[in-house]
Amino acid sequence: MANNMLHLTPPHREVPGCYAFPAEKIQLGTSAAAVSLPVVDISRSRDEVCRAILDAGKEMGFFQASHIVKPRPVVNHGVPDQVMRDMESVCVEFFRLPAEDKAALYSEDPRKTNRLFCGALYGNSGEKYWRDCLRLACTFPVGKSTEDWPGNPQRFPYVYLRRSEIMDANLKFISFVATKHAYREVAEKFTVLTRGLGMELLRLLCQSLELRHDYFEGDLSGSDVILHVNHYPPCPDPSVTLGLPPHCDRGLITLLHPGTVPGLEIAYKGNWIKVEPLPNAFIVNFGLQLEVVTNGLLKSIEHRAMTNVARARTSVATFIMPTQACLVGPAGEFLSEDNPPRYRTMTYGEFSRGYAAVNMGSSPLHINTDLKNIQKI
Ligand SMILES: O=C(O)CCC(=O)C(=O)O
Repeated sequence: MANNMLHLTPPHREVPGCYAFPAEKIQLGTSAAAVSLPVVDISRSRDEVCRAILDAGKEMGFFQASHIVKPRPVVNHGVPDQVMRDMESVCVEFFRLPAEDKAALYSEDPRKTNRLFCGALYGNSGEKYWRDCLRLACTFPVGKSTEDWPGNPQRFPYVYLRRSEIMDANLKFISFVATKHAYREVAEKFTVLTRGLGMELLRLLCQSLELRHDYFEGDLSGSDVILHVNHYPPCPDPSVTLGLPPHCDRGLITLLHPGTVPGLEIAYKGNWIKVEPLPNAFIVNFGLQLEVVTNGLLKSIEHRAMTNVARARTSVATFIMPTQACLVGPAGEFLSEDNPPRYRTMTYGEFSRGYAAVNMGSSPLHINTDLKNIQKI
């Protein structure tokens, strides 16, 4: 395993040939400074939030959702700062663990639910990206589905202890509690809250789009939730590598915990713009299935991850997706004589198979045009 994972090999002085792309494939971002995406403050009034999501979504397909520190009872979906910070720190620590602690998770088999792997995005192009990834999946309700998630690192943040335990405990007791499965518990809590936020954003979108309030409940969002814990080690020459190639997310909606180091770039008006992450905010983007349902009103926008020479970067993407059997097509609300369907209705399983089969790597910027065409009429 260690030879195949970037973060487990000694720092590279040069980029190995298999990771290097010709310059024409890496059109460098045009904005020198990172750009702040539109910010949607979810604690504002429901109408304001609905308008802001729709405006941001139509303009860029991306926005940052600043989460609620003290959730208002009416929208009980806040992801507290501490949960975001804990997730960030256990993920960073995970990639610092010795190889033997992670060996059992390593797999190149894309059918494996929970696995650690390096490089490829969909495993079909042969191209290698400067990124190691821990992929995790869980059902909702979670039940026992996180049992195979990593237990390490085992540092157990004190905020998870009950108040009485902190007050009554002597240090020995705390260190005993501290050996519980920190990673799994932190990641599960983060996933439940993040999915809750994603579902709330989908309900808000229903209101903005005049769809029935539960349009995205059920099969449309009913697949396992997938987490990509992306780790991009420092790279000796970021001008020839990609952390992740240009792609649109195939599901419904994605919530990215971008970490503190910039690296995400999004396609905007024919250029790549660098995104400046806001502390403790999620970067939200619409997946291809949301573009299909809205008959193209909302766009799923290409994005990519770039590397940097100095600092490792860790991000966590949470994907909400339809079940394989779910039929996805443009909703009647978006169709009229003047606005016929632009996408075919097909099961998400059929769409995913087409998506996986398309060769990633045909064009430098609009690599995903073909992917959209799978479903385009
Ligand atoms: O790490 C990032 O900024 C982007 C992650 C991403 O696009 C993905 O995991 O699909």
